[in-house]
Amino acid sequence: MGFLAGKKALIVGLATDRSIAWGIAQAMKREGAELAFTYQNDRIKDRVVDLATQLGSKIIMPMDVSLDEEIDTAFQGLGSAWDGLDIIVHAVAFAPREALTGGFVDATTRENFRMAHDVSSYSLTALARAGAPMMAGRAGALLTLSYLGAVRSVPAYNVMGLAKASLEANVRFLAADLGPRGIRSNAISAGPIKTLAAAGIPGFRKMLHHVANAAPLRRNVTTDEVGNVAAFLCSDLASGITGEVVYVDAGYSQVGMSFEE
Ligand code: 0WE
Repeated sequence: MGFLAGKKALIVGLATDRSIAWGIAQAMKREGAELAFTYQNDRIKDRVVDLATQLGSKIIMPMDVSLDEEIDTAFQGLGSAWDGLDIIVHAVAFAPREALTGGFVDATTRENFRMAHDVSSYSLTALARAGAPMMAGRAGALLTLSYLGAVRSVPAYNVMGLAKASLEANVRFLAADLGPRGIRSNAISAGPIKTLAAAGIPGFRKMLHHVANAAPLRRNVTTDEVGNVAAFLCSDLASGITGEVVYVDAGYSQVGMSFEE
């Protein structure tokens, strides 16, 4: 029996079969979880429905995390299908494209800042508030995805770094606030992965090569590797871990210098 047998998980942020959310969904399914999905808009609906169906999921709902009404409607839908909820995976981030090119000061407008923080950080608080009632009496787990740019400057990551710093603080405040109700809150800080979100970023291939050359494991990480750690963190195997940021990055964040061999 898998270590997530009997668990019900909501996955927010699936877009394609290269999404980190897809690696997480597959690992959770393999370990016995039952899955529900949301999709951002009609443009990606068919693809998400197809992927969710592959994992035997019948609960697939629209939800734009920047709209409170859509969050409420999705959790109403979930509440009518399931009698409880164990896991929420938050795999959502957005900053306007122009915020992720060039220098930080020039690229960061008030509106870019607002949008990045709203979609990439506030949405975790919003999902926690909406989902916590369904987690009552169960060992609930929240999981989000961060990146090294939260704690180190990374060229062009710009305002997304500030938003990820906020997201990591969010994880800690949720852990403190919801811990007494038995709900844990953690993040995975993943190394760079070529997802749809990353595809349009100039120089992303160079970043992948840089990390692969410097990381102790001398390679990039995969969505499967992130998925396995996500499944663990949301399982009872991790019942003592909350408020934590776990790096799944082939060790890149832990070296101060590295020479190619
Ligand atoms: O968090 C991210 C990227 C998230 C992201 C990606 C996009 C591209 C399309 C957020 N917003 C947008 N907006 C768009 O219009 N990563 C960890 C991947 C990433 O993105 C970077 C990176 C890395 C790594 C951008 C610049 C530099 C490094």
